[in-house]
Amino acid sequence: MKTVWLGLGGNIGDVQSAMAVALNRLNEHEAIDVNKVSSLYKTPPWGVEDQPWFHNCCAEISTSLSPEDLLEVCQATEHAGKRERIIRWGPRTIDIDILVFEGVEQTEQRLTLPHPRITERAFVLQPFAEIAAGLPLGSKRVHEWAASMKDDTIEKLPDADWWKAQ
Ligand code: A4P
Ligand code: MG
Repeated sequence: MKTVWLGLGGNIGDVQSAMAVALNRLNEHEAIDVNKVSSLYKTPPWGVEDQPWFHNCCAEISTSLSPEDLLEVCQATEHAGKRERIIRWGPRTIDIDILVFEGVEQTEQRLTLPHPRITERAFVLQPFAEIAAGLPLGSKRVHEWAASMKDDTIEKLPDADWWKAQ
């Protein structure tokens, strides 16, 4: 089993429940265990700024899947979630990025590991530092990157077990 860290985010509809459904779906996969999930964070939109605020979180999982097979499961989880929610409550989206896959460094269009934009993104680093503070990432540890990118407008929501109730 390898340890892997995921970043989840979304900004349309009930993102909290979309992310909770996605995390529970991943946990039900026979080759994936969800070990730790960060708090949920409300984050200002990065990149294209003229859009609603996001909710973001990070999760630590263990998996026996290869990186490419895990990406497929993550993408299927995104799509399944979108279909379900379009039917039930209207449109919403969720993205799942693979941040770090233990022991793997690769630069391929389909899957680059570690994810190339982690260190530019406070919305990833703040939740990531909550569950993997001491993890080395390039020249620094996750908590050092998080401190260097700190964004005081990011709001950490209080419920640590937010994803379990779904
Ligand atoms: N891909 C390559 N490497 C990876 C990886 N490590 N993990 C490929 C996941 N996918 C990876 O992804 C496009 C393709 O990247 C995938 O098909 C996969 O083969 P995508 O998520 O559909 O593309 P994207 O969302 O347009 O690009 P990117 O750069 O991943 O953007 P993000 O990170 O999803 O950005 N602001 C806040 N506050 N919070 C957010 O969550 N998210 C975005 C979208 C913009 N601004 C945001 C947030
Ligand atoms: Mg993405």
